[in-house]
Amino acid sequence: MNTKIFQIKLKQEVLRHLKYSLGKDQGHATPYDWRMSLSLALRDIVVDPWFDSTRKTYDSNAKRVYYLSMEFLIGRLIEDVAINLGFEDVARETMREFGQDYDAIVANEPDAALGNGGLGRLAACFLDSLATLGIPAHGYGIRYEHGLFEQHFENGAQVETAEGWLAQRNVWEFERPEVAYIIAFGGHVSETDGRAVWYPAETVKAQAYDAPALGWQARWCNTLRLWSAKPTRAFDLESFNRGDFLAASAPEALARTISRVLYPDDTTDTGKELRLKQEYFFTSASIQDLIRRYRSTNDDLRDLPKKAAIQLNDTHPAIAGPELVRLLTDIHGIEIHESIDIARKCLGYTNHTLLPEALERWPEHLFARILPRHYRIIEIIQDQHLKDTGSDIRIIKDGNVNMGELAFIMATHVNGVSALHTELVKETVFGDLHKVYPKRIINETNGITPRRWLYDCNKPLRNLINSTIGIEWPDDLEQLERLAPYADDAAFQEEFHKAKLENKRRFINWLSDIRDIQIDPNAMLDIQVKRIHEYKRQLMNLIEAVAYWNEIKENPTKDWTPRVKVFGGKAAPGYEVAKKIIHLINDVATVINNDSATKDYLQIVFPENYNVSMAEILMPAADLSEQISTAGKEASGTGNMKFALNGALTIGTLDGANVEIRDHVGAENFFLFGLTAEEVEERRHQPEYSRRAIEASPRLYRVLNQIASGVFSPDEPHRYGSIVQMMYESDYFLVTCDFDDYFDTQRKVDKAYLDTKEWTRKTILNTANMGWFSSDRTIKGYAKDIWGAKSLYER
Ligand code: CJB
Repeated sequence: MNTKIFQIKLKQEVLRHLKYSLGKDQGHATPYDWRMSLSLALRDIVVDPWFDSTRKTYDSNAKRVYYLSMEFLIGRLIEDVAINLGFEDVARETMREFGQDYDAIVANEPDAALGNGGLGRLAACFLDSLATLGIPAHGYGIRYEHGLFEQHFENGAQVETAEGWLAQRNVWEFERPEVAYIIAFGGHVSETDGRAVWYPAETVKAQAYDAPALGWQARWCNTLRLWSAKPTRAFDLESFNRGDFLAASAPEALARTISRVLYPDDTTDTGKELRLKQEYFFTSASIQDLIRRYRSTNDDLRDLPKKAAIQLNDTHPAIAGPELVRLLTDIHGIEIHESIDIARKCLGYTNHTLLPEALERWPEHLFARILPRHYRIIEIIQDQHLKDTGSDIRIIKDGNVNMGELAFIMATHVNGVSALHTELVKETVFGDLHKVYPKRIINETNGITPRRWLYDCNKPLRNLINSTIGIEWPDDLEQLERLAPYADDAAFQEEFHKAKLENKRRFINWLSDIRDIQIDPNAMLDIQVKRIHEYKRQLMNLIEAVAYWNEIKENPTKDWTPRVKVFGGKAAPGYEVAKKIIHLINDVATVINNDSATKDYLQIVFPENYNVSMAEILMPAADLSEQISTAGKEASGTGNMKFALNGALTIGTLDGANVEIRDHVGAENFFLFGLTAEEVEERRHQPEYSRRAIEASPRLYRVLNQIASGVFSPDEPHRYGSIVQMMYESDYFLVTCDFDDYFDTQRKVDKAYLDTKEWTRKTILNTANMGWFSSDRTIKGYAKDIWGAKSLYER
């Protein structure tokens, strides 16, 4: 269909939805009505490729991928859909004809924040790549009523409020009342004649909601199926008739709790009963669903591994192993050891962290109480593993059920998410299991979808790339290499620099709506956005800012490089130290931003409520990307990839995927500092390492004194005493040891930034060499090494 005809059609469709789906006429339509109508009109177009893909998958009886994840950090979808359909300009023009601002309509969509951070956003990028590559796949997760909490600052401290993305209709989903499974908890198991029967104490219903997951150019469309908990018994009429209204709605309240809220923890321990129930809830529903789908076209469940690859996004769905065994054995009558073998052939497990506190373990008594049948199955899995391998590594140990060990033992492949991380997985968390199963651990370095993270969020650069190397790069990102020869071309440098400035202005405009702050677009935008965690070392970044401020004050006439430091990110509500760090950043910002002697050179901003949509504004605008975690702690990082792809230079440690980014973009285009993972381990064994580092660094010593004496918290001088004390006594993440090197490297950054041409040359080389970090490459790796899944679309 040509563009003009399509535009007329889209216009009619928007009006039709405005009238018949929203019940409004043009004169009374609100921005919400317009967004809904446009979204519904676009959604209609998605349905055909969605049906096509489903039909092709059924017709070919191809192997399907099932990606089980507690988190999908999706963000907004309207623009994503418009872009994948190739109708972005048409949609914009259509809305203009209605007198509506397309960008404002897009921004009116709530952010679907069904995730905490990197792990959840990775799952969303993977969905995009699976569809783009035409691999038949389902994402399975939970339809949380409330996504990640909203962050506000009250006098600089983080305050959380409930998020409500479902307060408005979620236009992208289709409710499937007919797709529902019973999920059981508790009770007891009786075994007679070798057959186990589970008599649960409680049941809820998992009901499906489907959203199409559309790929680039609408060539393929998969499904994201999210489960919502509903009562098995809708309403207790007997209690109601007795006048006990609370008791009457008890079944509903109980069920709703399960899919009510996303746990806001990110790499921290969440040993909560409800969390275990959530994990089992969505995993069981997903496994029941995929078995039903398999049986609709296949007979023998022994062949399930030929048709289903189940990927566990971290240990959260690790109960999938025992659940699959339970269904194969207790329901479908396959002998249990054979079931274990079948299940293992279907399963892959991705590890996302080495932090011991993030490896899930459940108290044995709690686990056995909630999932008595699974507890018994895990004992059988464990016995078989002990017998087969002769090792003494147990899943149930010291009173806990260890989900890491369970996931590892029940998977054919276990993967890390960057080269360094994978090696460390082999040496540390799963060192012993690696010896027993030496081929099991493999690496699949993370990636990001270039559609959202360049094409969509960075229009100035998109246009420049299109006019330089053509339009085939969004699904073949390594074509960006063809930009490299232009790195020395003065005219191209100028255009590239202009695109960056445009993105910086966009950020500054956006910020001016929420903050009263003047920013010069020529100042260096130095950005650290990610969850707030000690290992990510926002504190080191902040201490560096104070040290820089001190130097400027001492020598105000020197030619300082103007910088704006941007922080963004949430702290888990129960993570006190992280919350203190947020408070400190805000306190320091208040003092520094009000210092008229330095404010031309240094400002600090910390916008509230960092989320995917904010990232889409920040990533393209950044000059400097802060990737400064303690080496050996960040499994991969994916923000690091987004920044570099959008032409920011990185200051970073040899941690996670930074190592591979540096290899790709070239060591000379990356600002490296800090101890290596090995040196970190060594240093921790030295007595008083942090005190000594502080004593050896007058700069650091001074800043810590300023913080401790209340320079930034005059209303409560001792507010940060505990943080400073921690720096002296238990600086586990080695802020103190890396500080001087970090400070000196920042001064190299300052110097480099003043040479705009050379800086721009480096940024071009970053963009040009980041093609490998497309999540398409990552997914091709999983498909080949782990899933044995194939693309079903023909080009
Ligand atoms: N990660 O976001 C989370 N949550 C966790 O509970 C554990 C790990 C992150 O996963 C990302 C995707 O693999 C990694 O890039 C990141 O380093 C890791 O912290």
